[in-house]
This record gives sequence, C-alpha cells and structure tokens, in this order.
Amino acid sequence: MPRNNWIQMLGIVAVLIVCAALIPASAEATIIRTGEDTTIYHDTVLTVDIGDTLGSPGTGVPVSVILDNLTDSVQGFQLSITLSRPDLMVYESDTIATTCYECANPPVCDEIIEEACTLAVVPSTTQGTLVQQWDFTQANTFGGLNIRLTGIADVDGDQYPLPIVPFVQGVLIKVIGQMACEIPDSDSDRVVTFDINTVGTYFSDTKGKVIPGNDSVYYGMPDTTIVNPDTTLLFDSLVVYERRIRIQDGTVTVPYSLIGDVDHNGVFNVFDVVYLVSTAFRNGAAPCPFAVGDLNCDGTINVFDVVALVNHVFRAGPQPLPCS
Ligand SMILES: [Ca+2]
Ligand SMILES: [Ca+2]
Ligand SMILES: [Ca+2]
Repeated sequence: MPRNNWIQMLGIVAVLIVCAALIPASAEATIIRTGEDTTIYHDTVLTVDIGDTLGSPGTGVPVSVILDNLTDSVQGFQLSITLSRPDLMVYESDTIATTCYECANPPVCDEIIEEACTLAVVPSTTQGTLVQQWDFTQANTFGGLNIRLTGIADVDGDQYPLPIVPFVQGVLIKVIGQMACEIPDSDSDRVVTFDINTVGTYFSDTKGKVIPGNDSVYYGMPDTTIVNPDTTLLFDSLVVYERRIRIQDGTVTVPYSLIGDVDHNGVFNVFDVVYLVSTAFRNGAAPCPFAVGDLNCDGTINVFDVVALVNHVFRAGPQPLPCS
C-alpha cells in the first residue's frame, strides 16, 4: 500500500475515534423486550379501614372510619356503606331540614351549589377526628340499612380549614352504631358487617378531582438487567402500575352477656345494682337484653332480682346464671 493511502486510512480512523467519543453512550443503547407478559401492580394511594369493634345490646357504639392518604390531599369524601344485620343494628334516624351541597361541574368541582333538602340523619361524631373543623360533615341513612357519610372541608370558600395532607393517618369520622336491645345469647351469629360500596364511595382532592383520577394508571419497566454496560437494556416484561383506593370493610360484634352485668362493662359492681334498682323501683329503663336483669328467671324485674344481684356483688353469693 502506498504511503499516502496509509496516511489517508489513519486520518479516517482518527475521525472515527473522535466521532465515537462525541456520540453519547446512551445513543447506542438498544432496548430488548424478552417477555410479552404484562404484570399489573396495584399502587395504593389511599386506604379506608372501618376496623372491627364490639357493641353491647342497647348501646351506641362509635364505629371509626380510619383514613390513610398516601399521595393526595383530601378535601372531600363520600362513603356508601351497607349494613348486613337490621336485627342487630337499627338506626333511629332523625329527619331534618338542612343544606345539601352539590358539585356544579363534575368531576371538577370548581363551584359548590347549596340547596335546601331533607335528610334522615344518622348519629355520628367528628369529635377528635381529622374532619373536626370541616365546614360540612354528615351521616345519612336510606331505609336504615344503607348509610352515606359525606364531608367537604371548605364550603364557604375562605380556604379554611386546610385539607387533610398526605401521610396523616387518623379517624375520618365516627358513625354511632345503634345496637338493638333484644339480642339474646341464644343468637350465635352476632356480627354486623359494614360493607363499603365501591359505587358511591369517592375521595376528592383540593381541585375537586376524584382520587385516584383519570391519570391514575402509569407504566413502568422494572426487572431491568444491564447486559452490556451502556449498550443493551433488557426488560423481562411490561409492568403496569394502577393507582387505587384500598377499602377494608368493618364489623361490629355483639359480645355475649353476663347475667347481672346490666351495664355490659364486664364486671359486677355497685353500678349494676343502681341500674337494677332504678328499673325495679323507679320506672327506669330495663337492661338490654331484658334477661340480663331478670336474675331469677321469672319474667319480671323486681326486688328479688335486686336481692340476688346484691348477694353476688356484696356478699360473695353465686354468680347469676342464664335461665335454662
Ligand atoms: Ca371554610
Ligand atoms: Ca357491670
Ligand atoms: Ca325476675
């Protein structure tokens, strides 16, 4: 080969080396998909958990709805719940005239419309909850078994109170379960289920958008293997992350009664005697169920039942037993 050709060749090689140095390494990376399977992972952005509590006959038991919002600020909510056992839990709701709030342009609630309406209101409390300061919260019932819990942080537009910011876990609202009185111990199925309906359950952010919104699904490619550094990226599969709300239903279980423990606190003491004296001599309300106060099993509550209870509480007499 002539000398000039050598110089020419060396020049070309030098230019190639310079060019290679100028090209970013990533420009040469190739992406190889080795699998076609699509894996769907659920990325929980908010959880609602009603939890499990005990409710003695005749009592009002606070049922807490626990909220854990992981990504979005919560400015409003609606929970639709169905109760499973009208024989164990009844809502003595009050019908009241009140103000209802509607979203003007759903799904973006840039304006809230106020209107007069009549509601059957279920006992509930926001005391000590995340929504204690909210402008509007309410629990309503439709036919006793279906209840709806609603709340809007700021109705009057004064930017107060602030929404529930992410990572603040706590009680959203407490609905008071009104336990039936006559739940005899012979009833073996003693569980009321609080079943949250996904249709009719919403959480909204500060712009009135539903959480999670339409932009809720995103795609990712984990399981990445770098086969040849800076050149080839290998993906096993396409992975889809779906943002979602996780909902945990709750229960209220009716504990079995102790005959004579008329206030259902698990111990026999002077307060049970006072309760029973009130029933026997002062037209006070009968215990729930009636049988826990009828210690001698004669179908009435009178001085003999009080004597039997006093005998057990103060004189180490035998513990009253269920009627056989
Ligand atoms: Ca306000
Ligand atoms: Ca007691
Ligand atoms: Ca009796």
